[in-house]
Amino acid sequence: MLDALKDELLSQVNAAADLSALDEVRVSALGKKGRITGFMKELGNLTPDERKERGQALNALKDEIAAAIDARKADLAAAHLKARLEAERVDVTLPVRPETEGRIHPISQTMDEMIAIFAEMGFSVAEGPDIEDDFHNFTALNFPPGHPARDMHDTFYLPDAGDKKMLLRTHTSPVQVRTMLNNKPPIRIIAPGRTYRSDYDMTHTPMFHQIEGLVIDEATNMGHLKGCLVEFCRAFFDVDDLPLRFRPSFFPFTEPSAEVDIGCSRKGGELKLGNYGDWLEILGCGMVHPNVLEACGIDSTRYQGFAFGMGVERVAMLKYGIPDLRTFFEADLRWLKHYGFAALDIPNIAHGLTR
Ligand code: 2U9
Repeated sequence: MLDALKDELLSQVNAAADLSALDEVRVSALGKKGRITGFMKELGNLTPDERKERGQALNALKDEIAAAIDARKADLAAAHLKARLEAERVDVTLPVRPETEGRIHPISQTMDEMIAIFAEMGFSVAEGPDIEDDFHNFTALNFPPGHPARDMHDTFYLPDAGDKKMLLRTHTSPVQVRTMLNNKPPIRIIAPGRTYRSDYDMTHTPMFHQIEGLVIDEATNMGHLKGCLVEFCRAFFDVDDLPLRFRPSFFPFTEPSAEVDIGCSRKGGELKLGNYGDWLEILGCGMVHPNVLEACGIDSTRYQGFAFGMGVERVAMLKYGIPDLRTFFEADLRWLKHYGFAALDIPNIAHGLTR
């Protein structure tokens, strides 16, 4: 009788067309209410001698079916990989087409440059949804209930659809919140992406881009924060002795908090970056507030770390001498031809980021 069951199960295993079908076979045979499990449960009704013999037979059957399932799983995975490789085949021997007219937008180029620098330092890129809830965008970040940033005037709330109030993220910080909730320290990530605030004038657009960073470990301190940002700014602006100035500031999610200026000169109405005595604000940063760590499931008595954030449009304007923020979003082809980048200008530390 067990032989018949074995043949039946083996043919089901071999007929399973995908992983979920295979799992159904596994559950029906070896799961809590599976057929082999059912026979195992009946062993108690037998005499000791019968039980020994039947038990051995059932165990052998169980092992054989489990092995057949594993083998089938490996076959299905290999077939899946083969199909994917076939479908995603790229002919890397095709020649470059130098006549291409398309340009990489300066925002994309700038983000790729920033990512290249942080990647070199050991950061990974993390991403999350543009549509967020109040918890991930505000509450977990230690914004008190009546904080002005939650106001309808700054935050785009979505029309009510059910129990949770949804909004367009006002910063990329919810990505770090999600990362902390889902991963154990050490954490070293950057979160680049689109952000939204209800604001439109010479220096604000309702959609803009940020890159934020987060490092959490047992002994990460402000010295590490400073070294990381000095290194980043010097690499990004390609000025080896670029001075940085850390000014005390306030954000709900960091304590202490600082705003960072880089050295510049504005002599003759022209902006130059370097050690010239004048200062230009470039980013914000601080040590992650213990309330934020706890809200994200991290023991603040054991772990600490730093975070920073900067606007991509702002640093792109500075680096590439783009005078007007709004032109980023006008989709003017003449503008893109002037400020855009060729498709093969791939940012890379070894080749230098600036041309
Ligand atoms: C978590 C904890 C802390 C991210 C930070 C800033 C300081 C900051 C602004 C720069 C210009 C936003 O684009 S901007 O207007 N950002 O000054 N951002 S610290 O701190 C975090 C983030 C996430 C969990």
